[in-house]
Amino acid sequence: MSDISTKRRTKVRPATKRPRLHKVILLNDDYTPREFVVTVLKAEFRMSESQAQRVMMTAHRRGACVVAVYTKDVAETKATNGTEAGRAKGYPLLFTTEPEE
Ligand code: TYC
Repeated sequence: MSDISTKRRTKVRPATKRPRLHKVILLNDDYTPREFVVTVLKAEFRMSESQAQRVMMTAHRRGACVVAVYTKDVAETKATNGTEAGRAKGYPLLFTTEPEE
């Protein structure tokens, strides 16, 4: 009998597994002007005026709204850029990210 070990050293996974996507979430606040939120959504998330209005009003009424889903890096960059755009004007506008289920 040979002494050569044929035990697998790495895990076998289905080849079709995709990386998890991450949601960008817009949070409501009492200070950022509605029109500024719309401007940021159009610039950073390439939304039309009507899409941006709808997302802004959903966050305004319900407290938060999912803006879009991206790979982790893209989601985090866009959330940071959106939050930073508000900060630059002195607004507490906040975008967060979380992994999709
Ligand atoms: N609530 C803000 C206001 O009344 C507008 C607003 C909407 C701010 C959505 C943030 O994510 C937000 N001026």
